[in-house]
Amino acid sequence: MDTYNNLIYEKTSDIGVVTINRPKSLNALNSETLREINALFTSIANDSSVKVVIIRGSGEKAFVAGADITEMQAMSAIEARIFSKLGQTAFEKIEKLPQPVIAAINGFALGGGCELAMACDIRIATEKSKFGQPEVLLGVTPGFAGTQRLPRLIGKGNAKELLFVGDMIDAKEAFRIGLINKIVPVEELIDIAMAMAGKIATRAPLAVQLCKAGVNEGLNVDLASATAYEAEIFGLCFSTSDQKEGMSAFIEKREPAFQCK
Ligand code: CO8
Repeated sequence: MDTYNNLIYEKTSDIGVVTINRPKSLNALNSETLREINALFTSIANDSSVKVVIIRGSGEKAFVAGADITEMQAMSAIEARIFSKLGQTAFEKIEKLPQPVIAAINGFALGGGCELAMACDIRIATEKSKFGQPEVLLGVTPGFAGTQRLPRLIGKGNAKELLFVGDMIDAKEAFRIGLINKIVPVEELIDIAMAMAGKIATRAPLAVQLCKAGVNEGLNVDLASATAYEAEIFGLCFSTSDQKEGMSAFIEKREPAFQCK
């Protein structure tokens, strides 16, 4: 298995758990970490034994407290643009990963950390988590697609408020505006994320992946094109043995045994 300086990757049966591991800087994302995310998610995409991925931060304080300000401070405009593209590419790998990705958030999810969470499919957060896009306090805009994913997730008005004011919000407010799916107690975060991942992993994997593609692709096009795409992926399901197994199991009143085929 590949080794990473800033990530820990563990596989528990069919669930992959990725830990962003720079706790001394609250898991801030430097270029090396972004390159490692890109490489790791490229390899997970090709590992059909992984059905669901969980991303979390190491330590007690943060999911990810943003892009690494120490590294960004002295960047030229060209270097900043390259850094922005690097983060956007890494996060796009997560968003477009065939398998679903759950962000398990405890503590700060700020700037690039909030952007990382938004690139995931589902966000579960502890009650002590804090979210925000504080870039305007540093004289910059978000650069890892925050200006784009935030309004798509929580609407234009809520997104603009978070982006313009730059304040942190707590988990309750994040839940209210739809930034996160669930609030859970700190000590139960990983168990709840693993339980959700485990349940998804028992579903027909290709159907789950096509659901992800359907939502993601559909939101980028008009409704007629999106529904046409849905008909295509629905039809595609009928070329899989898992569709035959799922429907036979229902009719035979037994649990399905999906094979990701
Ligand atoms: N980058 C680098 N180091 C960081 C970061 C960060 N984003 N966040 C925290 N750290 C470091 C601190 O410097 C500190 O290091 P040290 O111990 O060496 O002094 C260590 O982590 C612990 O942090 P604090 O002592 O500050 O811990 P507190 O509990 O007092 O505060 C906070 C926690 C509130 C999270 C505070 O650390 C903070 O405000 N951090 C910065 C949050 C922020 O502004 N994030 C957004 C960054 S900008 C961004 O993400 C833009 C993304 C797109 C960029 C595209 C660019 C081209």
